[in-house]
Amino acid sequence: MCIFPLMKKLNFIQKPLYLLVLILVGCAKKTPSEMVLKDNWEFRNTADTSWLKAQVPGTVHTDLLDNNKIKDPFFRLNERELQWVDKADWEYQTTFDLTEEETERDYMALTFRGLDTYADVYLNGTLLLQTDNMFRTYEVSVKQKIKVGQNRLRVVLASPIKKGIEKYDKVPYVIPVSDNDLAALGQVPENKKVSVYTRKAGYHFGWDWGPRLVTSGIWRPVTLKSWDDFVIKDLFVQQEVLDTVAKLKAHLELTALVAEEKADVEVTIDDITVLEEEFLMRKGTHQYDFSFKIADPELWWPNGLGNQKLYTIGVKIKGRKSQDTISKKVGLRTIELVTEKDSIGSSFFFKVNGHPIFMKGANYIPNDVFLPRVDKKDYENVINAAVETNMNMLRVWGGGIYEDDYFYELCDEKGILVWQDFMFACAMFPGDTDFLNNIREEAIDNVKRLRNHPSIALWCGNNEILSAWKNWGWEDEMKKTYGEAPAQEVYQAYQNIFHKILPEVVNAYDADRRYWASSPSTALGEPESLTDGDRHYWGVWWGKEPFSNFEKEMPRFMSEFGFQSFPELSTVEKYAIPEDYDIYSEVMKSHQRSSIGNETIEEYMLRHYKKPKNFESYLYLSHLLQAYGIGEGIAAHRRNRERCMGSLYWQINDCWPVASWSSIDYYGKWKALHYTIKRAFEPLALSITKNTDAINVVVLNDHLEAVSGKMTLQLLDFSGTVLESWEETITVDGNSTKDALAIDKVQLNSHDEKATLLHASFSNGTTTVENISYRVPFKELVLPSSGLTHSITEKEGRYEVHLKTEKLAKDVYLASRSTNNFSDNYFDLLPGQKKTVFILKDGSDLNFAEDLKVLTLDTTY
Ligand code: BMA
Repeated sequence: MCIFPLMKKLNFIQKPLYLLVLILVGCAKKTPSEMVLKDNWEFRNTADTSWLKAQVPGTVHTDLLDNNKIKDPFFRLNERELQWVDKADWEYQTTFDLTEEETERDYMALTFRGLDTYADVYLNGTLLLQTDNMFRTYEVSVKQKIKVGQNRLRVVLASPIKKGIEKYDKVPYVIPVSDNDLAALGQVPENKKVSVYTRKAGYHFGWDWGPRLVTSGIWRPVTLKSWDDFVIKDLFVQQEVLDTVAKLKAHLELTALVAEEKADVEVTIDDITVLEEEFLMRKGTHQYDFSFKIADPELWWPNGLGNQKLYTIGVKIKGRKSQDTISKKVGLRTIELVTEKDSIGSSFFFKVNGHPIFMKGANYIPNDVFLPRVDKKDYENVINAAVETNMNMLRVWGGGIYEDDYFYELCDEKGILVWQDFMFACAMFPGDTDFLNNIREEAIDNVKRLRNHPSIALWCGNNEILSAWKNWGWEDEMKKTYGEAPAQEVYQAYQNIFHKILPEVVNAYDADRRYWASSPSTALGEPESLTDGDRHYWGVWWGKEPFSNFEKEMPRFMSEFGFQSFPELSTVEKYAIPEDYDIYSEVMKSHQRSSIGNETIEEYMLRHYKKPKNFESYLYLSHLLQAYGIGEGIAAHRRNRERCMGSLYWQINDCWPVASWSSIDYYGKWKALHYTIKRAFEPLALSITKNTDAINVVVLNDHLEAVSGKMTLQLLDFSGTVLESWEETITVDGNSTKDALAIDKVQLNSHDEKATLLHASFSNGTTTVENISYRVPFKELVLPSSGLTHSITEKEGRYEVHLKTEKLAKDVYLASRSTNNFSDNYFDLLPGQKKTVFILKDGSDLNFAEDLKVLTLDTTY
């Protein structure tokens, strides 16, 4: 368009202004633009002709559900009827319009951040891309294929089961896979376990806490990025020295189309410029390094030990005609995994900012089997629940996914360290060149994406594969069935993946972080499992060993241990109907995936409690049981911190409503375990232990500073009479434990052990911590009728429940259909004690007072 005809129409004031605008526009540098292709998507079964509305990101199952084509996969037995979905091929399409100006950029690329999984992508009828890994990001140049006006993008997703069978059939032996792959439920011909042939989340194929719903879909965003001259591809801020001054290096990856050109770089920290210089930009993709410093750096600390200062590092590059910017948040801390020979064997602990830190936390699985359904709120709920319960570490377990960026951002902001597995669990994997190259690319994508997060503590190769090969009989079985050579080949693939490719990638892209090949690091049963590395201890649960064995089976770091419970009634109501309310009903059994689940809960329950009188009591007792057992484990690990420096229980969350080891169920309801965790992980806590002769009170102090104060231990009867009392003034060093008070059991002999309890408390003047312990198994207690009463008041968006008891009220449980959780729950009220707990209103029309039920142990038999 010529500017002059327009100039003619302007008056003498408008003309100079118009010229100024033109000059400014002429000087403005061009910046990359990004369009998210989230609209107008539709999908169909390739065998059908009609299209239905679809969501991207999304999955086939959730799209079918939104279109009322299938029933809720989580309700009753519906999962079984939906197994056809993963045997079909699906097709997604959308259109998007581009203006002439938009298509005139020098470079245009489509980026697919998550295709699940075997996708053929077509743009305007031409094949653009073929993919086979849901964990990778694929970028394709589209400049030559894009057009002005309407463009059509089509993604054809082949059945992961059919593709899996093709691959399975090509291998002359069966690669060992655990029974978590529920091929039979999936109605796969000849029960072929095909999960390992596809780089796709293992738990989609079933797990012992998950449904079998093998998804397909465009599960992460698709974007169209356009730019001229050059673009910033990545920024990695490496911490070179952390002292009174932090020396940092920005590694900038840049792709330029222009031949050599001078460019300017500006680095900012929290918007303040710290570096400006000129550099020579070269054609192609190259890395450019820029060093800068932060004086008096503020450190990033794990939850409970200090603040989580995050610096925003910005980099701006100006070329002759274009410019681009990028920023990353970084936290400055040192972290070391110390694995050194010592008098026991070899240590395994994390040292953060120079201090050995006891890791308190849990294993984390994906929050839903349908991943795109997990929204920010879901992430916030689980990370907040970790923070509130005094955790400082979550392990992102290898049968799920490399989590969403937001997950790690929250962990950075809240001080939750992440033990990050690569996505391999409980199976051997193929070792052909294509498969190995695919893994290498997947690892590069994810290490590059996540390496700036201060929360990431460790890269771990896999979950339980070494144990499976050595201890679950896989190696012997393979040798017996197929001979030495195939067994050797499968083990060689293991070596290539976990001892070559993955450590090479970590070394090349994130050399300052430690790589650990397998969790657990020593196969079960080997003597080293108690003296070296990390351990998964499943003698409790799988081995039916008593909870007291947590004390005996003391590793250097407990990265998994757990015990199941059922979900609470309000959750069961969402997937079952009253006729299903029996743990052995078809529906309840199908929402219990552990092969030994119900029988094991029952067996342990009767060791500790009497038989519950009905279904609801059953669920409640299962919560108490789980909380008691895992609480015992955590206390044992903490007491033994000289030997064991971490306690990560299995597992914090669920991916559907189910009986499982989780402490929070699928609908976000905290089980008794989660409330217990809060108490058990308290930085300053008391633990009461009993042996044949003595009772000990141990102070567990995770604060870095020493604490001093008065310790009291009392023997009470259930009406509140103090029968015996002991006192001691003590000091406990920072970051340590101390046996603070010991009494001879003989002193208690004259008091009925079934009708008395031990109450310990410690106060330093400002903080008081306490704990209760019983002298006999709970089933032997002679519990009085408590006389517990409650009243409810309403206040600023919340309900307060005021509780008061005359005699001991054991295991007070407030049951509500509210989607929120109480400020405290599942606690003992001592005789005469009052307590107020609150719950935020959930915005529904629930009549809180009518709905609330208060249960105690004495009313469950
Ligand atoms: C652990 C995990 C999972 C499993 C859990 C309970 O070993 O790694 O594979 O779900 O045990 O069996």
